[in-house]
Amino acid sequence: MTETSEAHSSRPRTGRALLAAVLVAVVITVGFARPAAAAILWDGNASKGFGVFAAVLCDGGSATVTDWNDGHGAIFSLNKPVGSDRCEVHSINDESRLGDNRTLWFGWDLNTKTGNAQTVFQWKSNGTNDQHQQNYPVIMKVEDGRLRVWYVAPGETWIGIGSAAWTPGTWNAIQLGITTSSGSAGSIEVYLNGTRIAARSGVRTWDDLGNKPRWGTYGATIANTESHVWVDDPRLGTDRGSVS
Ligand SMILES: [Ca+2]
Repeated sequence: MTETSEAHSSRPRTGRALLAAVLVAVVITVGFARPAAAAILWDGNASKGFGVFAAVLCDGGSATVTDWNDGHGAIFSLNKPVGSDRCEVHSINDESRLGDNRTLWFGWDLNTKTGNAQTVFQWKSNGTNDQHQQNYPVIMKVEDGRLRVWYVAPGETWIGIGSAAWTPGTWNAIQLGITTSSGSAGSIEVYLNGTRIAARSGVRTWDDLGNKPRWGTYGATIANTESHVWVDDPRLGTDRGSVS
């Protein structure tokens, strides 16, 4: 009877043969090692509806999905009414993607009705009051016709880290990179329409109970005016390219 290759491979290997096989495997593994491939971690395409977020905070306002037939397809419309200070979407529906010691890139397109939508993005800390050291380590505002970015350090210390002219009534592409750190090894980068407008490293970007993103329009100073913003297809990825 002819010995099959299957039977042959089932023979016990000698120690030397096993060692050789292990060495070959190690060489192959090391030789083919590459940095982790860029990847999308969360896709908030507006065609999926508001279920891509954990919550909608828009009491009395209007949070809808619409389509202007301008090539953007479905978009999130967030309209804050007079008498309310916010119309925001809160966090993502897969919070396992968020954590300490990670590099997180958020990308989205933003259109604001006016040049004063106030807070359009928060890297909001979980918990309240005494539960956090930083209420919101990163804040982005559309204010006085500019997009302004702050790092907010423990002690509610607001540090402006960059700004750029903002044109309301048009789409603006934003990418925000956050390296999360509950120590001081964090970093922040913001790109507006392809230009880096803010950056800071050596900062604390992950609070005691963690953080999550918020998009929309919020601010006590605009409580008495309507503020309407549109967010297109927010997404989270491992690098800027994956969310651009
Ligand atoms: Ca879209």
